Amino acid sequence: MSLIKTINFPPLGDDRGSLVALESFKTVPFEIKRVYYIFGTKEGVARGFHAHKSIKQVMVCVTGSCNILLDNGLKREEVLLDSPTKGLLIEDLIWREMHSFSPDCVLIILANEYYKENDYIRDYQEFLSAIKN
Ligand code: T46
Repeated sequence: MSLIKTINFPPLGDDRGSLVALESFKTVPFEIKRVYYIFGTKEGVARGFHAHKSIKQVMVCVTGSCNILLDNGLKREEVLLDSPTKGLLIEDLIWREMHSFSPDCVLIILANEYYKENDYIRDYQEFLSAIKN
């Protein structure tokens, strides 16, 4: 089974332009408790390099593009996020890395939990051990 779970958000467009609505348990399959966004990423910079123990997230690149690499300890898969109507759902114990940010990239992330540093696994060997347990 692929690690890449995408959600297509229906564009609510009319002749004025487009609009996407992100709603808990509707377009997003969990209760949204936190929204944050990553922008102004410098050229050549990669981010992430961690897994979450229990947080669920949906990532949407509303402007520009970036690549997301997902790793479950057995395989690695990569997806290009380049559309405000495409979301990437990450809900399992998955190592993630983000790279190849375009200069105009704005990556919005919706999470089902508040920020908790103790939910992060930032060491790859620790991640591999967590998967085995
Ligand atoms: C993830 C990827 C996609 C906070 O104080 N509150 C927050 O809600 C977040 C997300 C971060 N921070 C602080 C923690 C660090 O001092 O902001 C700083 C940068 O965070 P971090 O190095 O974790 O950023 P990324 O881009 O590597 O990872 C972020 C999220 O942290 C992470 O949950 O899945 O984006």
